[in-house]
Amino acid sequence: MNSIIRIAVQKSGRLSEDSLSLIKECGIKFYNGTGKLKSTSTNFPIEFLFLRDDDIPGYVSDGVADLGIVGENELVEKDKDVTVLKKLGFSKCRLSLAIPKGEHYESVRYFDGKSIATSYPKILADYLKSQNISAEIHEISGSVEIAPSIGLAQGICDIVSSGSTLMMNGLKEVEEIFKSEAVLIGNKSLAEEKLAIVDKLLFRMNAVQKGKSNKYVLLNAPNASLDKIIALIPGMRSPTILPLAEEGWSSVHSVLSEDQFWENIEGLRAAGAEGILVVPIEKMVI
Ligand code: PRT
Ligand code: ZN
Repeated sequence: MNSIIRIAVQKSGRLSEDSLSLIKECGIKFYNGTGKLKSTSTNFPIEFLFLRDDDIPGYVSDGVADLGIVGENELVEKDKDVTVLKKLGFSKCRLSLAIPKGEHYESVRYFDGKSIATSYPKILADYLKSQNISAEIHEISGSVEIAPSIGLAQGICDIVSSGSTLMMNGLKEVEEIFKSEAVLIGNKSLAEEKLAIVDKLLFRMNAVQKGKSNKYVLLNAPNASLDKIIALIPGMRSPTILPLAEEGWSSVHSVLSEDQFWENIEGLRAAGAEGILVVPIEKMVI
């Protein structure tokens, strides 16, 4: 029988859209109708399980799913034995300690003897231990930010992204204790045939990720400044140089990261580059 791998992705929530678009950008087709819990790709040996994110680390460590996409916060909190195959760069957030806005705060010692509400008791307990703080942890599963105002706890430890939820609840962020982003995780004892499929998937994900962080740059330059310009945009192996119809000018094509482009734009213009075009790259294999 031909092998197939099973990947667990969040059914609906902050990870779902980016997880599914990454898979689609890898050229993998599947049907994702509302309410579906399972789906199989029509052009790649992969099957999808749509689950709550809390369950993904456990399903992958038990081998019910071979792969999963989950936030590092959830992964570390659940403490399951899986392999992190790749950081995916989306759903970035932080887990922070916050207290009522009006409180005076000098250091993490503030929390000594206090109570903290959180949905991440393990990460919080590990952090408090590392800081030698003894605090009472109240585990609650949602709406953590209202805990101080209803007298349930004196502080909270919760996910922060823009900070507006804290602000709206009269809280201030005082310590960042954990940084998180979405990761691709894998079961630790995958059979050879499944590993070969995982490698194919990783190859495609890497090509998509590389493409996103790089740009294709085209510009016109006087031949006399080509050396200077090539030094600024060296490209993958070396830039492509094509003669323009106008004597003494060339078109230079190269690939570089967007950051590199912005850093070098003044230099390029100073060297006489004109008609600079920056074009997105869909996939990049090097
Ligand atoms: O139903 P299911 O269990 O699958 O989903 P869930 O409700 O547990 O999780 P979900 O979809 O809210 O988040 C999934 C993952 O996205 C989290 O585990 C994080 O890794 C990541 N993530 C990124 C976030 C946020 N940003 C985020 N802002 N998770 C939660 N939040 C919440 C936070 O809890 C707080 O209530 O957003 C609020 C703070 O946001 P700001 O922008 O106001 O600071
Ligand atoms: Zn959840």
